[in-house]
Amino acid sequence: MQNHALARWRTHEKSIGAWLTLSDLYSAEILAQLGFDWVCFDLQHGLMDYSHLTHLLPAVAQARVTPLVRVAANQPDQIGKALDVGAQGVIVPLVNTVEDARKAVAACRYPPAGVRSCGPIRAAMHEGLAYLQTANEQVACVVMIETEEGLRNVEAIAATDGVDGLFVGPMDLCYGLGLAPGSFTDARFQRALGAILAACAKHNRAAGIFGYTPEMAAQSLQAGFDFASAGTDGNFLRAGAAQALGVARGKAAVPNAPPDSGY
Ligand code: 3PY
Ligand code: MG
Repeated sequence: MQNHALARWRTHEKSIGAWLTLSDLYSAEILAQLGFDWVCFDLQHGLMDYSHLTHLLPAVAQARVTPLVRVAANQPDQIGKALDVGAQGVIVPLVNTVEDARKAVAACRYPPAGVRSCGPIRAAMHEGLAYLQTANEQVACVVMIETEEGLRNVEAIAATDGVDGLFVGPMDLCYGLGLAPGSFTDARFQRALGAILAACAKHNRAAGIFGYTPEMAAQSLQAGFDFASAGTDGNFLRAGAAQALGVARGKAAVPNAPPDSGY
């Protein structure tokens, strides 16, 4: 297995992803083929669950895009099933301590490096047993820093063997810092990003962030992040449809478009 996104993260080449929250095959295919480096299926907050992955992952398999899954929780069974069905990496939410980071890594790696149980039912479909030889090297384990505790432990989390990248959950991090949601320009939030970037640089990990807008993704990449999501399928649909409706009406804006929460 060749994990193109992980290869870029290892060399700190910038990459941009799309965040998928809908269980629809066609919208996943469109985004997979558009040229994003990676797509992330969101089982934590998305309108999808494991059974959708059995359809969604094959739908994007022909595209040159790395399929990732954000699992709903840092649980070995959830991580194992996401990898077995064909995710090339997982993004694990709410990793607050070194123990949490070790648990996430162990769930991603076959023994002796970890405790992943062997049963790559769809993941090994093309390679057979050869998958098992490369999986520990090629499966990406990305842990989310999105609480005050995670931030306090960020240096040790970044130092944890087997962690490939750290990924910022900006909105949860605002809550964790006691800031109003969306306080992304607040000095305390910016200092937190600086600490996360510094920990990644020190331990040679890829630094990623969820972009609430494409502008936020671009600014984050410029500020030193290696990877960022540029938006979700839901907000791409909302923005494109609102623009089309506005243009067709001969007006710039659609006054009653549903509010955009970033999801
Ligand atoms: C956050 O902002 O906390 C996220 O996890 C984004 O998905
Ligand atoms: Mg979050």
